[in-house]
Amino acid sequence: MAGESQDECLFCKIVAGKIPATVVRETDTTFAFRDINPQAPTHILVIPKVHHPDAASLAVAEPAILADVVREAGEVAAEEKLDSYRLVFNTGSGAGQTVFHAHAHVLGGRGLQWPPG
Ligand code: IU
Repeated sequence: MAGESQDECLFCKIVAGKIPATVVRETDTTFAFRDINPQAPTHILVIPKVHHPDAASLAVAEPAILADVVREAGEVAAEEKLDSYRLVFNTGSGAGQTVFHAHAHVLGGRGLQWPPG
């Protein structure tokens, strides 16, 4: 159920410490860790601790926590000393979403092309 930890969700397991991750920040509501398959010199995922399948679902159910995620992305970027960065919420498998627990990709440290592929 959305909003509750899901036994089979990989990111719920990371939040619970059952799957290792390189943690960079943690708040009461969010968790930030380095992506295991980085697509840029800085590639960090910021996730809500509560389970929602994507960012839009989180926005509907718990908008303050989505705001926490976005704010934490900014904190991550500042800590990584990024002048600019890209914040990506892949939504749906056709857009490349592979983990159905809402997450923001913070990408930076190199030039980023537009439009993205
Ligand atoms: P996506 O937007 O759902 O495709 O992003 C999922 C990301 O989670 C992807 O970039 C993976 O490399 C990353 N990831 C991770 O960092 N650690 C993990 O244990 C797993 C996936 I599973």
